[in-house]
Amino acid sequence: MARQDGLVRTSIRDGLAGVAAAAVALGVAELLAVFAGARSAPLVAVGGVVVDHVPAAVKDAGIAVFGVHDKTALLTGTAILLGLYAFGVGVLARRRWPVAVGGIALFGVIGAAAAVTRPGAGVGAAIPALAGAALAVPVLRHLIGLTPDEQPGERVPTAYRTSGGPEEPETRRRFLKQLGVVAGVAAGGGLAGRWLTSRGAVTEARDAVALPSAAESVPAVPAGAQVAGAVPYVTPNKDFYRIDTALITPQVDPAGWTLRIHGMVRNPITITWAELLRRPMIERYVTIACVSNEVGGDLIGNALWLGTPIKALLDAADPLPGADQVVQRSRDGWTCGTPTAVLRDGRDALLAIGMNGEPLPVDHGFPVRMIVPGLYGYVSACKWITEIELTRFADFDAYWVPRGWAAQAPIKTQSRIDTPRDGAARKPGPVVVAGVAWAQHRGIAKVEVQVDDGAWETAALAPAVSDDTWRQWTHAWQATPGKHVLRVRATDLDGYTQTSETAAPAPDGATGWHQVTVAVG
Ligand SMILES: Nc1nc2c(c(=O)[nH]1)N[C@H]1C(S)=C(S)[C@@H](COP(=O)(O)O)O[C@H]1N2
Ligand SMILES: [Mo]
Repeated sequence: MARQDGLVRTSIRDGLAGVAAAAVALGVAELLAVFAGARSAPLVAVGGVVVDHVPAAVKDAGIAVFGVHDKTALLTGTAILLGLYAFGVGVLARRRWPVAVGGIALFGVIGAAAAVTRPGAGVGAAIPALAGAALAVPVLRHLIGLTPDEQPGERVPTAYRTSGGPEEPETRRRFLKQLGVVAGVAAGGGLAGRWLTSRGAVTEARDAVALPSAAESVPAVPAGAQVAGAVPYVTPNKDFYRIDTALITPQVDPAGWTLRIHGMVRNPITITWAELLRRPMIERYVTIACVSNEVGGDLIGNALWLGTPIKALLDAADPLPGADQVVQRSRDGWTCGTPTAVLRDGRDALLAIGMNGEPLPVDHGFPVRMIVPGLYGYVSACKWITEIELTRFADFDAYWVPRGWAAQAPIKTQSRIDTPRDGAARKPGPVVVAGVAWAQHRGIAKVEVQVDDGAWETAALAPAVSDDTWRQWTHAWQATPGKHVLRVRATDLDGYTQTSETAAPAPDGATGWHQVTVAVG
């Protein structure tokens, strides 16, 4: 019995030693990634590969387009899996040392392979994972109490003899102390790495940007565009939804930024940041939305964008006939494909540099992104854009297309109830029902509200700022006691009324009516 207890205790310790060795590997790798590139840190690299290879099944479950929380979950999940793996390696180490070393080497090779295959990575990206793994070997060996000349497996080191008696407090103390030192090294390396990486951030470059003023500015939003109970008509930058595949936000310094327009064009163009700033700028309110937005969801926001019309640049590049797709490429390799015709049809498609009066926030694409009224973000709104390639839809599939999403995706006419919230309680009598409706680049003609199975009643529309933005609406409801279901539907200026048929976001946007249940009493 005592012997068994001892074995279990030793195994747990060895497992912890394995986890500690892995932590050191990660911490040191994080530090080296400062030099090898932030995306070469093993967790981020492996996470990036996972992001790019999410199976279709997971995609249909709705994590198609990565939001901030999905990414945190992904990195946490990867870390937990690695922890379990490292625990196993630690347990094995005492009796099967070569196998444990093999396990650590495998970890290093997977991390290195993931890092070098990330878009734009060089061979140097392999260094953090390999060096971390190499360091994990002696750390683990030391922690499980093997002296350098001891052959593992030959005998159980004195410190951990398992043959009986209660554990020496001295031994435990020493082990815990070593574990503490190792954890400190790991955390120190990791934190120092993160800190040094953040110094490479473009925050200062962004602060130094003085936005040019628009040659043509938009009139102020009329007060009536905002109704009580709906979300703010203009979404503040800090509340603006964020969706992208980037585990590490690309840090693109405007000083070195260029945009290359090439491919099927007669006149390839490369422009610098300084040249971009000299181009004519306009500002426009445009509501952008994510194709992953569920009915009633909040992956939508409205901002005042400052930018230069992309049409003029495309005209200057002079696309060849047949170049029906404009592929936009981000610094991190992400791509989206937009119909050339849409970008040249006269709508306010902008190469944007400003968002609500500020340079683009880094998370929203600093220094330059595309904004195209009327198309979902994944086919139009490339952040950290550095390249535009004219090609054919038949010749190139952008990032999300092979992952099961439509190559072309105009935003569907939709509406949402912002107040009352689903599950809210109200007193009988007059109740304000309010929300937003959108049909970008077509415009909203009508919004209707239905209570239970009653007749559809026309809601009051707030003034439209443009067809490219959402429009708020409000409706006075005489609430009667009981539980009620409120539904909303919009009709756009093309005369299309939202279908009641529900469709999931994949492949080209959700459909159905948003509804909330309200308890009146
Ligand atoms: N470089 C890059 N740009 C991108 C994406 C991305 O993953 N990478 N995602 C797109 C998607 S799916 C959407 S909905 C919008 C979201 O823009 P936002 O994060 O500024 O709201 O960005 C688009 N631009
Ligand atoms: Mo999206």
